[in-house]
Amino acid sequence: MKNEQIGAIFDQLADLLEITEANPFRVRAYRSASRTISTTSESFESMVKDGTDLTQFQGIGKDLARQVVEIIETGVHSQLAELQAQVPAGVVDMLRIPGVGPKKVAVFFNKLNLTSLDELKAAAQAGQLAAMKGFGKKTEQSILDNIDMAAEAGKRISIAAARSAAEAVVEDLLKLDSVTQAAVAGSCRRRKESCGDLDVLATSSDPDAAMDRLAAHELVDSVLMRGGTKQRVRMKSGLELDLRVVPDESYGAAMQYFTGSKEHNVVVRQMAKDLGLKVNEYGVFRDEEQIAGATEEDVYAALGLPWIPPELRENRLEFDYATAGEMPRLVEIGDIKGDLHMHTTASDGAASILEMAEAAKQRGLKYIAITDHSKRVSMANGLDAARLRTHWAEIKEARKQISGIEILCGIECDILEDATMDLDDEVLSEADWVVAVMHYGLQQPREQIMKRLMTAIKNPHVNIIGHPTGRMVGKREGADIDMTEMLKAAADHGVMMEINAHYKRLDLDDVNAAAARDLGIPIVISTDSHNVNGFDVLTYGVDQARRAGLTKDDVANTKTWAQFKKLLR
Ligand code: DGT
Ligand code: CA
Ligand code: CA
Repeated sequence: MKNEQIGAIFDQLADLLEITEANPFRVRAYRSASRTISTTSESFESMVKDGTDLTQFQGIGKDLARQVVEIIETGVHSQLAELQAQVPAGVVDMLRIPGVGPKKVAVFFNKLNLTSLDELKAAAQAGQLAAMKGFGKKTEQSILDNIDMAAEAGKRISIAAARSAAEAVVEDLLKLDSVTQAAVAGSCRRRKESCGDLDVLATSSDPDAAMDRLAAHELVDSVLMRGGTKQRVRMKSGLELDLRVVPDESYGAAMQYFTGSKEHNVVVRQMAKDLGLKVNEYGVFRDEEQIAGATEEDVYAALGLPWIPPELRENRLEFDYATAGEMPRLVEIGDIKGDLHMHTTASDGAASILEMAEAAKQRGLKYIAITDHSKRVSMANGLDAARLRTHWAEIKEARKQISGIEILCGIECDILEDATMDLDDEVLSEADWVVAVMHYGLQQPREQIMKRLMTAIKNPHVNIIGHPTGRMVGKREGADIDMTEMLKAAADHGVMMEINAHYKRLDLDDVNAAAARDLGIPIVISTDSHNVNGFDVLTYGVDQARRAGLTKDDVANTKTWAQFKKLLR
């Protein structure tokens, strides 16, 4: 456990004590201990292991020393847990509002009985805050101005939002002459489906210039912390970003370290140790001598490893691949030749068949399936058999007006709550491509969900299960699926699995996509486009496929049209 983590626990304790209006001396004691611990360079964890007397440190008496030992030995603090049970999490969230500290929160919680950001917002709108002693109209307005951002802060954001913010910052830093290299690290570089915060690295002869530039960036709201070479800022979106400026000779080591994941790095450090080396964010060292660090390739090479693509750095299979000399060549966006899930004005899309085909063609795609909704999705103007047949006739007309791209007559057919298909076999049998999906009743018990999936998988006209779990990243859990059973059945019946590339879905996710691949199930990465710009999300689907370790061969829509056609039932 790092000193900062121990310090953070004491800080949390102090916050909660203050909110519950405990003795101010106790509050101060915890704050002071937190400061001492976070700013001490020796590791408290090591000192506890060595039996060092902690009371030598300023502000740490016998009782606090005992608590430090408790935290290190158990990973938790018993009194903190008790306080957390007393104070709702929504109250603690209020601390994220700029200008609002524990004293104000104490008033909101104890005097006004407010227990969430929503309740606080309503109270501010009703003018209740300005009426309290020690508060004024100005404070109330400032809370109203900042509360939405506070509600966003602390949440993980989608990889799409993360990438666009981080890449904008990197691009801006690179405009400085003094900045020689800059790049995104952390979970965003690993293309995790959501990111807790952003991590950016730069090399520069002038760290202050880089930090000034970041502070002035249009996306940045405020500077939370600034040191000689590192800075933490809060962006206007509420998201926080860490910038670290490192010397050129450490850039690769810093990239390796701050790309993570933590789990991956634990293994890296152990491998280094086994070789008698030490690896940290500054480089790879044999005794005092730096033997690598300028590039990531060198860092991995010094440990006898090939460079590992960031998407794989989760301590799943990457070290097996590396030691076997079998690092997969991961699928790339340029490998994708078809898109098998998209909508038109026939249901809830914004573009015509021809407009979608034209846009797909411009992006280099060679085949697409138009898959509008079936009738159950009445909100989206879903098609019944008669309208679907008319729509398919239009697709066949469109084929004559565009060359160089195949257009499949498809359908996104709902698997109904009662485990029947929304359209009957007769019309499904006329389709070139059937995507079976669940939109409703995702809360049903596992047994019924599995019955529905089995209906679709066993239907001879179904080609693929679309967004199989129905989850929404960070917002909604998917249906209760027995994944192994579903994938086994799909493998047995020759049904493919979709990676829905929309950053809100990414379904199947990386782990389940790998499981599907292990069973030999062809995976299709589709955009589910609802307009001509919808194809932009392809990159996010490809990223999750890469995280699953998928190669070009594992992804069916990397095949040429001639090859793909043979996969159709
Ligand atoms: P996130 O922000 O929750 O989406 O995930 P990450 O992976 O970006 O995590 P973050 O921002 O806390 O740290 C970025 C990277 O820095 C992380 O992947 C590995 C490295 N790192 C941070 N803290 C530690 C640590 O305590 N130990 C080790 N070994 N590495 C760390
Ligand atoms: Ca991060
Ligand atoms: Ca970070």
